[in-house]
Order: sequence, then C-alpha cells, then structure tokens
Amino acid sequence: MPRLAHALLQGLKDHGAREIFGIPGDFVLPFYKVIEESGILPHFTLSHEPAVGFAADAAARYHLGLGVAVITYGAGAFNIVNATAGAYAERSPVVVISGAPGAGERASGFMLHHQARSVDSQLAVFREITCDQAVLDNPATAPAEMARVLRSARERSLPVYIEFPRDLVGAEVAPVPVLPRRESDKEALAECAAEILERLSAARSPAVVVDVEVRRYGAEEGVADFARRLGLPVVTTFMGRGLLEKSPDVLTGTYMGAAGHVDVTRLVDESDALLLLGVILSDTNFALSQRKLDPRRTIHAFDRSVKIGHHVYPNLALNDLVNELAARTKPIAAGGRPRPRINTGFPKGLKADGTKIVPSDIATAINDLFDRHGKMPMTSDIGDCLFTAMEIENTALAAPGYYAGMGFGVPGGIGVAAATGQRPLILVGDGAFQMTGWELGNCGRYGLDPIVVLFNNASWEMLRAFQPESKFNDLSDWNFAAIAPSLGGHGERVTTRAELAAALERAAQRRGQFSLVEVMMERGAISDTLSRFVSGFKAVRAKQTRA
Ligand code: TPW
Ligand code: MG
Repeated sequence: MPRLAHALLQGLKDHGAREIFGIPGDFVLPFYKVIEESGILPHFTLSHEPAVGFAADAAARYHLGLGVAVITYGAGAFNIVNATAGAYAERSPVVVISGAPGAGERASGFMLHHQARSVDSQLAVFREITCDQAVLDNPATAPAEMARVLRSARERSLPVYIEFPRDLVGAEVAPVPVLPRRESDKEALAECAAEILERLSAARSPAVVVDVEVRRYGAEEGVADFARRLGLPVVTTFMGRGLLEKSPDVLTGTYMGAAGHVDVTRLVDESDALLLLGVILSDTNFALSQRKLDPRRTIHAFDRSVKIGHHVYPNLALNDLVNELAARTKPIAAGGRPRPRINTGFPKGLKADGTKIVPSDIATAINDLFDRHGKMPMTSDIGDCLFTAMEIENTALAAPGYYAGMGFGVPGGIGVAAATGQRPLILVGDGAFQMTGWELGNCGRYGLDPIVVLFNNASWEMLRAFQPESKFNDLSDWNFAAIAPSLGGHGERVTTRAELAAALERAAQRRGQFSLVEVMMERGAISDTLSRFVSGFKAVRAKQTRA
C-alpha cells in the first residue's frame, strides 16, 4: 500500500498536475521531504506565498493541467488567500495543499503556533474561495476524498483545498483513483445545441464572444472550427485576450466596449444573437458596453450551464457543447455568410530615435521583436502594462484582467517558465514590481530566463488616471535595473525609443539569466487604451450617480 504523501503526489500527477510550487514550514516539512525525495513531480520554491499562488495559477492557465501550491499551516496558508481568491475569480484550477497540525497536537489543549482563532479557521476561510475541500485526517477515506476534490478542480476549473495533517504523511492508504468524468446529459445537449443553432441561423448578425473558460477547458480549436463552419465572427473579452491565438482567421478582435475598436464594439453591441462561450460577465469585460446584455439576444455558456433567453440547461460541459455544435454544423457553402472583415491592426515599425517613450511605443517595440524572433508567451500584471498589452499582436497571455490583483505578473511569468519550459515575456508596472519583483531572484536556481519589461513611471498611474488630484500616487524611483545583477539577472534602463528597441533585441539574444528592461516614462503618459477605458468608466459612473 502506498503512503498518504505518495498517494497524493501520484494522484495529483494522474489528474494533470505537472509541477509543484511552494514554501515549506514545519507543518509541511514531512510532506515536503517526500516531494523532494520521491521526485514524482518537480518542485519549485519561491520567496513569498502570494507568488507561489500566482505561479501555480499561471502554470495551470498555460498547460491546462492542475496548478499546485504547497504551503505551511496558518502563516503560509493565510498568505496565499488572495492569490487563491484571484484564481477562483478567474477560474483557474489551483490545488492548495496546506500542512496542518496532527491529531495529537489538535487535542493537546495548547494554542498552536500559526493558529488564528480556532484550528479550523483556515479551513473556513478556504471554504469561501475554493470549490471543494478535503481534510485528510482519516487514511481510510482519504483516497476517495482526494479523488473527489481533484475531479472538482478539473471539472469546474476552480481552486480546491487539501489540508494534510503532518502526522499522517506516512499512513498507509489505497491509491487515489481517477473518477470518471460526469457526462453531460445527451438529450439535453442535443436540445440545447439545436436551439442555439436555430437562434444563430435566424439572426441577422450573430457573433461569438469567447472568454477564459474556453482556454481552461481546452476548447479553442473546437470553437474556431465551429465558427469557421458557420462563418461566425469571434471576439475575445478583455480578460480573454490571447485566446484563439492560433486561429487568426476567425478572430476579429477584442471587445472592450467604449474603450475598444468601434467596429468590434458595434459587432457585439448590435448583434441580435450573441453566443457567449465561457464568458465571465464582469464589469471589466462589459461595463463599457453601449447596450445592455439583453437575455433575449444572448446565449451564455458558463460554469457548466447554458442560459438561453430565460431558461437554463444545467450540467452541460463546455467542451461537450462546442463539439455538439460543430458536429451538427455543415460547413457553409462558399459565398455563404461573409465574415465581417475588421482591421484591428496593431502598431509596428517603431521609429528608433531619441524620442521619450510612451506606453504604446512599448507595444510597437514588442510587435517588432515578435516579428524578428517569433512570439513569446506573455504574462502581465494589472496596470497600464495590461492595457498596453491590448496593442500587442494577439498572443497567449495570462493576466488578472478581471480580479485585477497586483503582483501577478512576475511570479506568473516564473510559473509559466517553470511549467512549460518556454521563455516568457513579462509586463509589469513599477508599483506591482515593488510587490513581487523580488521573486526574479529565484530564476537563477532553476535556469529560467524570462524577459521582464518594467513600465516605470514612478507612479500608481492607473489610480492617478481615475483621481489625478491625489499626490499619494507618486512613487519614488527605485532604480530597479541596478538591482537586477544582485538577483542574478541583467538589468538596463532605457529612456528613448532607440534605447528601448536595442535593449529588447539584446534581451532576446541573451540567454541563461533573466533580462530586466526598465522603461522610464513620464507620469501621466498612459496608453490610448487605458485612456479610453478610464473615460468610459468615469462616464458609466457618472450615469449611475445621476440615476
Ligand atoms: C493587490 C489597486 C490598481 S492599479 C494600481 C493600484 C495600486 C497602481 C499600479 O501601479 P503600477 O502600474 O504597477 O506602477 P501603473 O501602470 O498603474 O503605473 N492592491 C492590489 N491590487 C490592486 N489592484 C490595487 C492595490 C491598484
Ligand atoms: Mg507605475
């Protein structure tokens, strides 16, 4: 019989986990020993638990398996709450495994170190931000509990919580089974797909909007295939930017309402049959719409249910729906419905001169870099860097576009590099870099060499854009490029377009250590996309206050 720790690790692997991120502590030291010595999954330690959570989240977003974060009880677990909440909001299947006191300690009558209020306060907190939980305090039931929780994570693409008492690491248990996936009801699926196709074919201007669940469930190719067959235009949400990277022929652009390209906005706002696939109906995605999402003209597939008009089909997996739609669709005859051609081109050909840099120049320089060296997978933090990313060619991107928690970019990029072996491009502002930029110091140990583009405006500029009168948004200049060598990387600071282009090219050539390109910009110099977003938001708010 395997031991509980081994069974858990093998169970994780069998459910699609590919690596572990973590920080040990005494409540999890025995499990950590097994992680290291068994070699069942590679593991990466970072410096602060928020980063562990972000890395596991970004890894899952990229390889579509499970992200795994292993932390200690209390101090470690409470430190990862925010990252777990973000993963929940953005539907990323992160398995949070926390060490915990053993049965004897729980009954000792002492308050235990790292304990907040009661021994179970931590479980109560994680109940709120995970979709399923297991406390492995009974070796007889632990395998079934683990199997259920890991299936939940996969099926719902949401974080789960496993609490592992440290005295049971060596307990003998049965292996963790992989439970069969719950099938969608065949009749409901057929009826639902037929109804959707009927609505789409009766519509004058149908369109498809895709968001993160389409990626989480690996349905990108299926959606592209279906859209191609019907000649339907597809747009991503703000949050879903980077989706359908490999199908530019069906993708029309990114919908940002008043902040986006007028033709893309019109396509969505004026559509009379809008198929929303895996879409989070959030303010960042839809607050700037010119027209409310009217249930009579929307079909919404999300969280394993499909809402059409005023009725709901429960328990339909997104992949099943997409496959069923494609299977029932004959390719339209040539000369069928023409897909609207919208040119939402992105800037290219940076004039490498002595002009000061503005955010859109960074997008241009990166587009040029991708032209020369091929696209790189990206992560972005929240800040103007994410709005600038909308001006970069549609490229795989993981970013907190909806939850908007700062600190994701750098550790997220480290997670992507560790999990996929690819070299990522990380976009981050100076404020966010102050939170988690240090984590770059861990790249050297693991041979990771991301390129980091740091938007340094010595400012919390996004906040300033909303509230220009406040002086607290002024940050000081920390000279981040100078810190890079002591973290094992290479740093350079650029202030002109010519320096920016040259520094990016050098970074692309330099392998084996991280490259930090610190781009100095004036306070107040924001991207066009952010500027439109802020004025759109202010207008919505003013309207709400008046109402
Ligand atoms: C964990 C609130 C949103 S954007 C922002 C703050 C403080 C400023 C970001 O500054 P940065 O980028 O990184 O220099 P830029 O382009 O605006 O200059 N705490 C957390 N998350 C959020 N979102 C905030 C505070 C915030
Ligand atoms: Mg800033």
